[in-house]
Amino acid sequence: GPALRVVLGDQCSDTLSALDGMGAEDVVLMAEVRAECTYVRHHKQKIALVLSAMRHFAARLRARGLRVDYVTLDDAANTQTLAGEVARAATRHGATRIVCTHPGEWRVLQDMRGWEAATGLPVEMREDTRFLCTLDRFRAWAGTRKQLRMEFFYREMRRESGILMEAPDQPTGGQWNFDHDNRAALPKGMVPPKPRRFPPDAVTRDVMALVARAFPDHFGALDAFAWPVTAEDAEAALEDFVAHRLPDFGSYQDAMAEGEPTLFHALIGAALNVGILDPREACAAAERAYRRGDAPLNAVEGFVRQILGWREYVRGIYWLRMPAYRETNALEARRKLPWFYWSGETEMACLRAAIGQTRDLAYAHHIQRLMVTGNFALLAGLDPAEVNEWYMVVYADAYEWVELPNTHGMALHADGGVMASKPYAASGAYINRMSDHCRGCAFDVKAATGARACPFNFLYWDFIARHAERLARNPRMAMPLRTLAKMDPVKVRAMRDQARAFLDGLDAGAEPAGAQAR
Ligand code: FAD
Ligand code: DLZ
Repeated sequence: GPALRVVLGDQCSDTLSALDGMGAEDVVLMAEVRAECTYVRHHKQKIALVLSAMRHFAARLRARGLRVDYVTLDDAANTQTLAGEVARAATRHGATRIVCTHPGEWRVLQDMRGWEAATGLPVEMREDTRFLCTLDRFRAWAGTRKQLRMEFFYREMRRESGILMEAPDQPTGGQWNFDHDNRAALPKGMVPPKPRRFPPDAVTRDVMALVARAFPDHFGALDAFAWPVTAEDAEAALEDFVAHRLPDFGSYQDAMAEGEPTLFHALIGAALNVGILDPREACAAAERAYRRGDAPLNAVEGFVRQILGWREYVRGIYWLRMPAYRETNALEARRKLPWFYWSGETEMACLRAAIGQTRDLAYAHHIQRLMVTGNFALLAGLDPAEVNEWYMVVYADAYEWVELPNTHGMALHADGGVMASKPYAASGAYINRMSDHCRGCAFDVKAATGARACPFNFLYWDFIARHAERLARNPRMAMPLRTLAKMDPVKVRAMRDQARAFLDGLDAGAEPAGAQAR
């Protein structure tokens, strides 16, 4: 009998291992199910992107001559769960076995472990070969180390892949890392090129209507949808980035600017994660640009490090540490997520910009996620579970394997330092250095107390003081602790009082649990 080849929504890849060795009678199953659309209340654009990518991918497989059974969300017989649809399809096709690819999320892996019992069929789970580092390879690397430093993992990935290498131990340019060249703010008057948009085609428009109908109360605007949803469009998005933004990607990687939601970033995370763009190809395209002389090494190396380094590393950490990883709360942060994370209604210009574009575009770039919404959550002591859920909801590229280590570990330090050796805490001075937000802000970034004081300032010092005992064990935190110790105690008291009043005000503004995000 036929094998049922299950392809999940974020597995829309020609090279997917579940499709290897397809027999003529085998059937591919793809199913749109409510359970996957609602396990968090994903941004409307994210659901539209996944469903549209799925529909396009099904058509692509059919064009390749494969048999595809595709269940739509509004199919009356749809059980609306993955397990239910797999069981139904197994019966429908008289399948004798099930073949799938390792899923991206722990939650789905647990579900898949029940498929054998539910169907009475053997389930073969194959490696997700779209990643460069296998889970075993990562475990072997991690097993020998006390500290899991991304930089050392990345160097092994460079050696093993040969990307940006001249000889086995010789990185291109004689250095592994050019990060110190990548810290510039956007110069006044410099206008970043607008990224290419991919306006919805008929398939995407259908899906958008479906999403508007089926998930009206999910967060986010649909109308600005411009994501690539096919491999061809994702390739074009990559080319557009390499030609127009890659050369300046390195220098302005950490910059932020009012009215510039994307700067020199690639906007390919959603395409990579849904499977329509191959990470090896993204690295190769950047390397080719360097070899042609079209992009400098600091930019190309910086970009490759994000994909070959960070992206593979966070996935490794996730599968190494789950399920315990998401339960930790090293800084004992318990505050509810303030309502302005959903509404964008805050007078802090940097937060308003980051949240506003997140609602409209399902996108914010790395420094906004880490140093604006993430930093605020860290300083204010927001509950990691609530913050993690917010990041899972709001971004088009959000999947737990990549979202969780970045949020729980890197931004919130809730993992106690697995991901990052110190908390990424910063005062308003950092935001002022890297952006122009402060100029138009209602608050004064130079003030740490008083009615107009930038909340990032008193919250930062309150955070350092609150966690002084713990931070004292970390040599990398010696500087701020020394500065705090030398400060006028009257000023410290004033900042801490103001922090308390501000945080009490946030509590009052937090929506009751279960409130719906709009
Ligand atoms: P670029 O800046 O152009 O980078 C190119 C690519 O490198 C990205 O597409 C991505 O695939 C990869 N990359 C860059 N940084 C990271 C990183 N830290 N971890 C993993 N991959 C990286 N990325 C996600 O894909 N999904 C998420 O849910 C997600 N949540 C995040 C939450 C927080 C709190 C933080 C600080 C970061 C998060 N990131 C996440 C990482 C990063 O912010 C996004 O990958 C990036 O902003 C996507 O936009 P881009 O394609 O324009 O990226
Ligand atoms: C994210 C998502 C959404 C919104 N919808 C579906 C769906 O209807 N059917 C499906 O197979 N997959 C969907 N996905 C992707 C899955 O949630 C994804 O496989 C897990 O997040 C694991 O990475």
